[in-house]
Amino acid sequence: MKNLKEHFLKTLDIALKLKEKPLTSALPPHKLIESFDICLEENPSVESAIDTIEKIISYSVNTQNPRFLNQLNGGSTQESWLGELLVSILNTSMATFEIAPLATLMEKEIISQLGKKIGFDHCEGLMAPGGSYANMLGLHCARQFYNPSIKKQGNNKQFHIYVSEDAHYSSEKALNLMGMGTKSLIKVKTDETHKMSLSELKKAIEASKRSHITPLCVVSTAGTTVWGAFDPLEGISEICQKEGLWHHVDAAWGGLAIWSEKAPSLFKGLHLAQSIALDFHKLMASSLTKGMFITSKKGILQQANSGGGGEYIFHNHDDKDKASFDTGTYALQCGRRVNSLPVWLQWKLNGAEGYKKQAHKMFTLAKFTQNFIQKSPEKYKLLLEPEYMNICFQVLPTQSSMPLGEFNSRMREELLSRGHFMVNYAKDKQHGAFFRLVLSQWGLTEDIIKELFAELELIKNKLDKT
Ligand code: ABU
Repeated sequence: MKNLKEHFLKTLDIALKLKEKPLTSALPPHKLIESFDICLEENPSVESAIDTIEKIISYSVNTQNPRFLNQLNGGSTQESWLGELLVSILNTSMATFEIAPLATLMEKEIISQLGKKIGFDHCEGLMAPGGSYANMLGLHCARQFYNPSIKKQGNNKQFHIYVSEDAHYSSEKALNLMGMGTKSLIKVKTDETHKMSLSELKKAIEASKRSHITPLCVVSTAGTTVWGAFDPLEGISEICQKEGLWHHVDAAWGGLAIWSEKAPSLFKGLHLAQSIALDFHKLMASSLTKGMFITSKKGILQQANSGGGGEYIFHNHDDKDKASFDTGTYALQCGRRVNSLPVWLQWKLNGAEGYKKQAHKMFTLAKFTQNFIQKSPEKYKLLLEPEYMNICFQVLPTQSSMPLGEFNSRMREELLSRGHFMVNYAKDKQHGAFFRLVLSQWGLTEDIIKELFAELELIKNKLDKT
């Protein structure tokens, strides 16, 4: 590329101002196709790379704008941008120590620090391309632990895996991929605070045993995607210990708040689990996607995932010193992205103190938002007292007789089309559609939250008349 330095500097200049730039053009697909030259041609037709870069930025969703509150991830720290730049330039893979020496040590250091914080006696793991993948590794390790012969013989036994009815859909996907069948997933009822009910879990395990199906694993959630609910980890671990089951915790959304002392009860018993999935790109605003799988079970990742490559890439570990540093022998992939570097750099530059501050800030903003909503019961209905950073609420119409769920669905459509804010919604049988406001944006402030509610007020007034 010509003028590389100029392009980098210009792009950086744009990037540094993104917090103040528009959030989204909110164009539907056909309008976007009309507005942007998407076609790829045999010969280049682009006059100026910078024009193209500027257009890419302006027609993409600008998640650096702190009004992007749509997903569990939002924005990313400048430290992680630096890390990403290095990853692209160094352009190596995590397969062996010899090609990724520092990145391997960085990954091990992150895992070791996490293990200490959680309270694991022993800790090993891998960075994974997201929480779903890390959850799949949890199920894979559980199966390997209880039935190592499956690795060679294939799966011919039916197991049951238990999740709460509010759990993320990744366990279902993993069971499909692992050939265990989605019918192996048992959705356990939650209580009125959306936490897995321990008595219902016990009943479900008993029912499996009565049907001669082997209970294998409980996947509990530390921070559900919609409600931000934390399952009772300690109680679930006790049941797992008694029944001899693997306990995996999907802590992709909630796990890294462990640095804050604001809600220690949420993490009680986390150290008793056999494996945990965490995502640095959610609450901690690393660049996407920085999933992490950690386990306290020594050697299980290598037992479950190793296979092949001995002759040509791992060289049968002729160098015994390096053997345990060749992470490709305990990953499922051969080439694996160097995701440790941006996370390590962010941690190195901000310290664990940075994580603590972020978690504190979001807990405080969640309380502020809760109070803001509860101060105006004639305007808003808070659907669950938040214990984490998910605020689920509905806007109440003044005049409209539209069903509440439908009214809120229309509100959200209008909010999106205005392009100033993005806040997601969910639906359930009890409420219909409602707003799921999630707080993880580093740049978020009380003023921006007030601005959101002022915008919702405007939209409500408009819709109320229709
Ligand atoms: N595991 C990704 C969750 C995405 C979201 O709820 O925003």
